[in-house]
Amino acid sequence: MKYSKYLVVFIALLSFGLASAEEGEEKRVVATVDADGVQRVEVLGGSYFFDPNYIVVKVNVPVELAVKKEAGMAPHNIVMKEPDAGMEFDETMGTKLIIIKFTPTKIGTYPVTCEKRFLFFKSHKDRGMKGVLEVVE
Ligand SMILES: [Cu+2]
Repeated sequence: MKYSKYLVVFIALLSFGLASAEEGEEKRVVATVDADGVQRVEVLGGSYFFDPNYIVVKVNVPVELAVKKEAGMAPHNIVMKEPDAGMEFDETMGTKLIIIKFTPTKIGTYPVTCEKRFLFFKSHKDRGMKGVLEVVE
């Protein structure tokens, strides 16, 4: 049984590797329009991801993103800088849901990012805390 502890370490490393690979996975949501004409999507943020990280919405239909972050010390925000397409916000994420409202006005694909960074370390965006919002016809 002298190899058993190495085996445990090996399995732990393997599952850690698999979990990290999963973080880079695309999690796509196509918003549906509710009866009141609003497209609603819930987004969870954490270290270092958005879930979903690919959101498809219809152009010229109001959107409400209900966002919150997972528990933990790390601060996160959710940022879009697309004033020409009707989407410009920079909201701090908390553990309580907040609602971000906008109406996309231009078809295209746009980045959604967390702009937080701890000291001189890599930004959350560079660690994978980013997503895409696609606006379709
Ligand atoms: Cu972040």
